[in-house]
Amino acid sequence: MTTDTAQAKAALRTQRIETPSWAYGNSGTRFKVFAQQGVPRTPQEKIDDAAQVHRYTGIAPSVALHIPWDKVDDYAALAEHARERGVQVGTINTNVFQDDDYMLGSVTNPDPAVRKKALNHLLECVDIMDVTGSRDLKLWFSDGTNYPGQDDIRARQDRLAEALAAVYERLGDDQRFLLEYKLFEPAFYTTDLPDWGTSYAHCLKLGPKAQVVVDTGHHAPGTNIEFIVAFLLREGKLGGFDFNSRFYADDDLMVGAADPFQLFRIMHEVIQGGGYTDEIAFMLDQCHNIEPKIPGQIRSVMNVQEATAKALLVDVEALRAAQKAGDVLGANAVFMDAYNTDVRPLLAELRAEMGLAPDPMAAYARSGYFEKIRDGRKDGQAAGWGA
Ligand code: AOS
Ligand code: ZN
Ligand code: ZN
Repeated sequence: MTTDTAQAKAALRTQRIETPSWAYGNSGTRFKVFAQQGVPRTPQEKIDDAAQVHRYTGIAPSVALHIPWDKVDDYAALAEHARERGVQVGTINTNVFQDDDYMLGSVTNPDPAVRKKALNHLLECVDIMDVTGSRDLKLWFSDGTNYPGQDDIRARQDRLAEALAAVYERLGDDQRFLLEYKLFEPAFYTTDLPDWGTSYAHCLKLGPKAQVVVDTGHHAPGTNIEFIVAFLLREGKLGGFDFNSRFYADDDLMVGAADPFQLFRIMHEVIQGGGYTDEIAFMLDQCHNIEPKIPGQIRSVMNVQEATAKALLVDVEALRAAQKAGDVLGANAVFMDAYNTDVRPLLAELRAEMGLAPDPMAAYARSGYFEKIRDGRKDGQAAGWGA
């Protein structure tokens, strides 16, 4: 391996991963939401927990909010609370999927009054961004249909385009929206934004402040996600990631748990495609249904960091030479060599250089924070759904 580890470390120091406020709340499936001890009761407490993840990893300095799950009267004060804890409010996530009015859709609903209500929520979220100083608005729509003939597929696209244009128009110069796609669920026949192509087409029409966000759990099984990443980066249309891992559907498990090799392949494309910058929002979108929340987030951040370290260690010169020579096995060997490198010692070294404990999981466990929240917080909040 000829790649300089000092160079890799320098790049790793600049890494930024955003954790989601809802990862700290109680969660589960539609069968059961499990209550855990010490779970936050307020958005402020979620931010406190996110600050712990940053404290021990050093690379998770922002937390994404979900409105109205994190609704407060004073967002400036909430942003200040975050700053006092050493983190920032990051992406604002919209929620137009939890109201009875949205049964047949939000911005694509056949009823104009419901569409208006949904759009108003999206615009209010931009108002919140103005106050928190957030750059990104994340748009995920549960909109779709369950039965053939239920609604007009093309008319729904028109309604979606209209709403997106209105949100785009409202964005400030330094703001963007990230448009998320998902193959299915909760709609089971058509989804109005089922894949990256649909999201890309809408974003392309609008302009540079509209970008596609790739949630790694939102594809058909077997989809080559790194290809999508490479393509979107090449087109300047990748805005960010919702990282998580899945075995079956949108499982929202810890990123890198189901398929660390896929995560490495994605990070390789990110780095080679020039996406390892602040322009790409690296976010987690996960739920810790059965594992403790803060350690679950720490582990996830570390998993992304490990995959990134391995991707940074790919001997690109040797890889390109093998590719040019048509040396299939040689190129694959260079790639696998990086993936098979144990980067844990390098990351422990990096953490020591950053003034952090070499093992974030152990450092958090030793800190006594869990005991403090376990005893101090009763009746923690559900993350937001299924409660
Ligand atoms: C839903 O499946 C999406 O992943 C969204 O990002 C959603 O807003 C988030 O997961 C919280 O439910
Ligand atoms: Zn997501
Ligand atoms: Zn999802």
